[in-house]
Amino acid sequence: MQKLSIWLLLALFAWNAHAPSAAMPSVCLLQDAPQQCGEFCLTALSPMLDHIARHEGEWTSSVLQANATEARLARIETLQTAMNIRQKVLQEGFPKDIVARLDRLESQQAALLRILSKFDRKIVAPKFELIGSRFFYIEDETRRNWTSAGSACRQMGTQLATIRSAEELAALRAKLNKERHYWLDITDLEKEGDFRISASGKRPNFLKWRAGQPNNFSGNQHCVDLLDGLMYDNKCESLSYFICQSDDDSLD
Ligand SMILES: [Ca+2]
Repeated sequence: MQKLSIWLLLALFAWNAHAPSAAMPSVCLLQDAPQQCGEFCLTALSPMLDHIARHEGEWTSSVLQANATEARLARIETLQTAMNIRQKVLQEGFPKDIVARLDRLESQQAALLRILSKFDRKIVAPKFELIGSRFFYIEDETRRNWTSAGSACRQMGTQLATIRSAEELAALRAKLNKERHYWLDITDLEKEGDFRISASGKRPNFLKWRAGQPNNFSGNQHCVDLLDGLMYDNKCESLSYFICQSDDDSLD
């Protein structure tokens, strides 16, 4: 019986070996192809492996080209988006209230600068003292002409003083030497008889002339000073003491 089985197996093998190749299955049905297939599978797969080897470089190149193209498309899409935004801005124009907005900003900036200017003046003027309701500096050591006195005040970040009321004049008078002249920031240099505050160009709200003043004596008295609580027009070249104020009249 065992011999019969062996003969049957040999016969089957011989039949398979001589059968036409067209009758062989086209798919390898082995359970463990790497271990069992051997030369048969290598022969069958060889054309496919050769094909892969020949075209591997092309396929790799094609993948790289596809990646580069994709990146290029992404950049184009980004540029297109930016162009669309720009075109939209150009078509729609600036906001209609842009001028009003700018006006408001400029107004706010000017207000802030005025506040800062007053604040700075109080910081840089330590010699100033509160007289009445405002801060003044009384120069009682060096006499200057009117122009030089104004410069000295400006170097301290201030200006020559003006007097705004009878109460303020009374408070200042109590601090001044009653025998000395003190320059104020009032002049009619621009137009005879039209006395103005130099810093602002405005007419003073308060004046207290001595009787007979201003008289423009000799035709060359165009700057105002204070003597014992009363105002005089005097020669601008005269040397006098002077008073500075911390407030900037040009900002009122
Ligand atoms: Ca005079």
